[in-house]
Amino acid sequence: PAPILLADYTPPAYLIDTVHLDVDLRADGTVVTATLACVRNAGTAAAATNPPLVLDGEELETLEVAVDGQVLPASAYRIDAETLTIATVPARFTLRTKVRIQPDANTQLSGFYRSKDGYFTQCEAQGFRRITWFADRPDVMARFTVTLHADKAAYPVLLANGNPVGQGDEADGRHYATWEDPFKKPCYLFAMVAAKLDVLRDTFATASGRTVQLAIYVEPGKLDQCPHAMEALKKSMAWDERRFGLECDLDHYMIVAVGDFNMGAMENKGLNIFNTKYVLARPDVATDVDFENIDRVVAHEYFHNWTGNRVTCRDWFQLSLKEGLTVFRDQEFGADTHNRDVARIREVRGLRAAQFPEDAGPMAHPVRPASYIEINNFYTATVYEKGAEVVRMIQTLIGREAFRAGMDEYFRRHDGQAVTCDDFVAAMSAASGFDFTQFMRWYREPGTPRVTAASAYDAQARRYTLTFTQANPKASDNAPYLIPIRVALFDAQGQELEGHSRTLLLTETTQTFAFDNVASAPVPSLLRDFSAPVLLDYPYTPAELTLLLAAESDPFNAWEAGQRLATGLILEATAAIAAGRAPVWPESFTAAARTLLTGYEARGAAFVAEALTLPGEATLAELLDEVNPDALHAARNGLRRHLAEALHAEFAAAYAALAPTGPYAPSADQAGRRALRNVCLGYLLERDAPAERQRAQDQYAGADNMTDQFAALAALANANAAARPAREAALADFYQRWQGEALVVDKWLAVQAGSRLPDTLATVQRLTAHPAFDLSNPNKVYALLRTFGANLVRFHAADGSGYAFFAEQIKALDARNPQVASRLARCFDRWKKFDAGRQAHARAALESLRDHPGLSRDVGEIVMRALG
Ligand code: B3K
Ligand code: ZN
Repeated sequence: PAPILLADYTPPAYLIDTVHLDVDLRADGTVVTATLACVRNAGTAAAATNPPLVLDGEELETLEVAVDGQVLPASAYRIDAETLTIATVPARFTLRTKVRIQPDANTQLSGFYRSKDGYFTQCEAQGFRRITWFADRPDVMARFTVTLHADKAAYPVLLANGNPVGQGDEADGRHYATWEDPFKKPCYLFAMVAAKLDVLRDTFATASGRTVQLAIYVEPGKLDQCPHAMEALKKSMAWDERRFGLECDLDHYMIVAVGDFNMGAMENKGLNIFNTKYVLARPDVATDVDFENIDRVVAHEYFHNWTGNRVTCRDWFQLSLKEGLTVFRDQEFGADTHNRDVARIREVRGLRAAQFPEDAGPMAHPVRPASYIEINNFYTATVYEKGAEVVRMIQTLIGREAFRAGMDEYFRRHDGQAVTCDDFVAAMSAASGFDFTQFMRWYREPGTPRVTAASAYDAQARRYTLTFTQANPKASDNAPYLIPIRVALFDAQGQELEGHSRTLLLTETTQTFAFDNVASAPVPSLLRDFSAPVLLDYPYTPAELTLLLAAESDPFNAWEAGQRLATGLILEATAAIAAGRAPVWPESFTAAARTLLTGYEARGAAFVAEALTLPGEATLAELLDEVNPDALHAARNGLRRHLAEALHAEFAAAYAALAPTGPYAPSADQAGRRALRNVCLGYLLERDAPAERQRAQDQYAGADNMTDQFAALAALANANAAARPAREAALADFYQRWQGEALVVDKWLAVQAGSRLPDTLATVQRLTAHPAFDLSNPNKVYALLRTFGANLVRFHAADGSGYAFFAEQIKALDARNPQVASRLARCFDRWKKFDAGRQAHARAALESLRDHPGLSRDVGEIVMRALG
């Protein structure tokens, strides 16, 4: 298929003012009658030429097409695989189409589909065309009215966007409901639900005194797992008023949780549809991380109501306009409601684990892509997380107040419109006076810029200079980026030098910045708070890093210093192991870890937990030209084992001291203590000692919450051979206990698929046949298969067994659900970083995918890029 290009964008030939949908759910399918008020788009060059009407549709059985009440003969229109074309239409007309769709057969989970408790929709990006003929593009915004008809006993809940304006009974035990959305919206924000669900209700009083009715709909019996999501919703609504002056514009805000969902959640206007994973929580079934993720995702979808819905995207190339901005907003909300220091560390950890590899591999694309084959492949870490970093840099460059003024200006200019990333930046520029011309490179170019820093100190002149050089080999040219680099200087005692903390604006390829009145050669702390998404090289000595780890008050850069130290050691050890030598672990590193561990009260348990967590294998792999996954794995685990032995007493003491003192609450403070205690448990279990296994077993058996229970299970699931019986017993018990809780079963699958044990592939293969696994449920696929695909040492097994297994799973899945299959295919992205033997196996697997008959456009695009 031919790529779709940003450069080819043209405005729609026809606009649609209003949409009336009549949706009749029947045993032999759902009949959708759509009445569209269409009008030629006067603002376009084509308007004068009476252009044909071309609508999008997919898998629609067309029963009738009528213009202004006249049913058209089949000769008056043309239907092909993806479009309905009517050659001549008036400048203004009413189009009525009647189609039948088969939601029960819709395994793609895009459009209108069946899940356990009823029928649900997912329309972003292009699912609405699977419901009815429409101009399925975000710059066509219409007012929707929807009437649903269905069996009342089976589907008592009938929902759509907006406000309920009518309902009643119909013949044969059926009923109907009519919903009217007062806001015009693009069709990707359309949603409807017909299901049997329980509901938790609440209200929110907005700043201006309006009352919003809140409702969370879930599978019957799960109401006791909804209160946390409801609290998160109310907190988000209050936060957006405080921070951005943005008030909820709706009378009804509904969240519906569904167990079969391709991604996390969807911000449909007034009717969010969520993966159960981001709604359901109770201390015994959800971990601290789950609770926090629910906060973030509920907030994210709520924030979209302004950044995405009120102001939407002109076309899908602008996806980061809403996603980057909304991720930035949910990050800020998370930082304000949990722990800002740790939030930033986790954001960067995630960026390095997913976005940096993406930007260095075959799927590298700009924050605003210039072309795509399948848009669903571009809901990526680059569009979302790098996009959020770009928005964060805008705030860094102009300051928080001007950023807020820029947001106000953005809504003042564009409320109700479908716009571009340029429009957003123009509003920021107007509010701040800042010239973003050079900055736009961040939206335009793929790849992670590499910044190399060097320093010089002139004792005579008391002058310190920092020289930065930037390069991005993935970019289309050598022009420099505008890169904000936050810097502080420290003296040899670890005192921050007053008056020297600055944000440097790097605008040239090579640029020098001077600091005057510096009494002695300082230690620079570069890129504080990760002020730009770049790779930064500076020839730090271990002593300098140890100093920063201990003394830097910016928590991100303190953590970063520790990560740099650990990275250096692990990479050296990897080379040593590959060469048949034993790694050496310097005492200074152990001492630094000891200081962290014994000082957690002062530095915060959550921070210390992050600081004692070594960089992940995928992140480390990016730093190597050719990855030997076995050596890397052995090196990283060797360092863990070394710390476990050297700091055994300290880990045990912290573990004991951090024992819970009261009932569980998912608060930031408690979560931080649990995180550190469970980091300690993990280290302690690196030792082959019965007492350590017993400790993990005791924690597993005694935990009153999923965080501690699962941490013990995970530690056991990774434990050495001697712990095998304890491991198997815990896994069996866990499944026995939780087999009725789908989301907990996902954890059980994931912990086995992510295990470092050598027979993990065999376990995963066996689990694909287990009753707990279901290839048609995305959560199960992600838990078992994607977790395995991210298990660096096991997926990239030297004999290619991981690749061959994966290719077969992708083929089986692609026939049902190309979006999910395509996400699995991304696990091959970095195949060229491995040795020739592995590459040959990976190539064979990718070629077998490429040659697979009927391969989807989704997987095809990923495989084609990977094979390059
Ligand atoms: N906007 C949705 C993404 C839907 C993607 C469909 N392939 C979720 C979100 O970012 O909030
Ligand atoms: Zn989003």
